[in-house]
Amino acid sequence: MLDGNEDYIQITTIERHILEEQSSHPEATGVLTSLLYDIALAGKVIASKTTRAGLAEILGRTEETNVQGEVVQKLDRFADLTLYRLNYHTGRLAVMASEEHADILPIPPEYRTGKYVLLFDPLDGSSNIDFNIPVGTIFAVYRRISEDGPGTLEDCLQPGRNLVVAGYLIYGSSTMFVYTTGHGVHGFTLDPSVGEFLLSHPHIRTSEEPAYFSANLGNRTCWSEGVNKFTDYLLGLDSQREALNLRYIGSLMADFHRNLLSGGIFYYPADRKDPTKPRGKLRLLYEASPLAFIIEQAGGYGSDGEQNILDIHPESLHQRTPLFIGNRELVEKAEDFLKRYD
Ligand code: P6P
Repeated sequence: MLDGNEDYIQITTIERHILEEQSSHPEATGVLTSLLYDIALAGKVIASKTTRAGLAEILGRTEETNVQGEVVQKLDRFADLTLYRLNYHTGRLAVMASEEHADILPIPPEYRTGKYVLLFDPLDGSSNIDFNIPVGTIFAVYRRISEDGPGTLEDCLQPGRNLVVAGYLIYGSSTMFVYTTGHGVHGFTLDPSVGEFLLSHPHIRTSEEPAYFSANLGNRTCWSEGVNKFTDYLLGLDSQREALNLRYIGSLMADFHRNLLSGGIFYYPADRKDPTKPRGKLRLLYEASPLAFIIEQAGGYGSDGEQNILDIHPESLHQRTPLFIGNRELVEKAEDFLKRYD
């Protein structure tokens, strides 16, 4: 019999948390709550495959390449289909767009359209799957701009300032769901024994004291002078600060999540290694904008080296952008170096 003195841990499922979040949106009708629930469900389904990829004959590559020109991993395709199949028929969405597809993903005409727009990178970092390195799903939710009927490309080409929800799932030593609706950042860890995401990281704030920096130093010969000067600063080579520890695993979700929790900066600048990608490798809509909304809600900052990522008005679905994201002081320092030397 509990006598009230027990030291018990409050157990909050993601459903309970989303419902409580909904109560802080008086205009909410429950549709957004249901959409978030569907995304969390997709995460559970994807996690069930990523955590046993080696056993399920699902490793390795399909024969296809995607719009990015990247060989599509079988898990990529599975994650992409899972997110689409859980959402196309619900009547909650006007349109979807996926990093894996060249064009928008319309809602089939036999189904109602709704007021939200869902953009996603179904499995970021998938090139790392075969090496058991954490990968992730990134999602962004906007309100439609078009009045009604089939959603449009313009509904998808919105600046990050318009985001209603941004979040990600990371499939690592545990599966986590991290999201914000603009009222702080909250993390949930999947308890596989009950199949529930349980609140494990309420009100995440990124540390003011950075612990790491994450960048692919193998690209230094392709970086601008400003980026290289900033990198020397982080390494303590210009004696302005103590050297930061370098942690880079080549999977955006793993690198971002570590810096979110421990404090630090991740950057993937414009580089001249690939002339077809003068603005760098990462995608504005599917990676930079949602992560910039999350980091800003956690007290950090996301920039393209000159401006806040959230202020960029996308001109195309697969537009790329340089990305400096994490500890606000370090990101602003990067902007200073680029302004001074580039
Ligand atoms: P590089 C993975 O392919 C990815 O898109 C991100 O997840 C990751 O941060 C980046 O590319 C790594 O790129 O050029 O350092 O291998």
